[in-house]
Amino acid sequence: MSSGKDAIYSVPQQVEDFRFDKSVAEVFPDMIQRSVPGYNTIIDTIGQLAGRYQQPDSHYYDLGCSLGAATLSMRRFISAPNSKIIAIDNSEAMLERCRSHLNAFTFDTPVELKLGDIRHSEITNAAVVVMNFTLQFIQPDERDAVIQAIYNGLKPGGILILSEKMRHEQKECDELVIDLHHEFKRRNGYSELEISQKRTAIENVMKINSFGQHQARLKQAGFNNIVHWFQCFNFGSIVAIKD
Ligand code: GEK
Repeated sequence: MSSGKDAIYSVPQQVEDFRFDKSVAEVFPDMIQRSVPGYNTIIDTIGQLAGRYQQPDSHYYDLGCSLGAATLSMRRFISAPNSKIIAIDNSEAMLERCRSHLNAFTFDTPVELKLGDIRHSEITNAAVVVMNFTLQFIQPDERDAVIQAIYNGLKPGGILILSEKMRHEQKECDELVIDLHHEFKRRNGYSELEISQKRTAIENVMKINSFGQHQARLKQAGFNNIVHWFQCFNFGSIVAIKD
């Protein structure tokens, strides 16, 4: 679709499980802007946090980088010597577009783009690790190992920025935040059909946790300092700091 507008679920269809393929990569900026409340604030704050927690001779990871929005934001704020950003995604279509986005700007900090699965990616020497709406696509029973590998790969004083769609633990409150999110999508031009077909497509591939579950997992991995710094409806972001 040349306009870049997300119309993937605008016509009735036999809905298949959601995949990050070429048609999604083509409209991704529009899709994420119209679907995730606070996305711009989160992206901008990721850059600020990377600037604040940068350390010399370190790696900065963007896990599930899509088109590289978090990478670009970090790159604006990192000035420490011998820094490298490593951006990983397992969708070839996403990575291809990410490469051309990154090439459109020039900065000192090098970026290594990797086609790979974050479940098997080595995290080393990290000052900052970003998982911006990516852990939710990993099977729930594999999430502990991913978070543990991140904790182990962070340097002392390093941070994980974890943004996720979150379930509220109380049923009535969960219904409220889901409803407010649907209203947000409607106000951004999505029809009832688009909202409901997208919901069906995502159902099997995205199993969401509550903030309490994320907090417990982070603590179990070793993080003692956990800040729930952003929440809008059912979308939240956490900073976990390694001692
Ligand atoms: C942003 N962070 O704009 N290994 C690698 N990549 C994966 C895996 C995996 N196992 N599973 C999913 N992905 C971005 C937005 S989108 C979020 C992230 C969303 C990738 C997948 O290909 C996609 O590009 C990304 O994670 C999730 O700040 O669309 O809701």
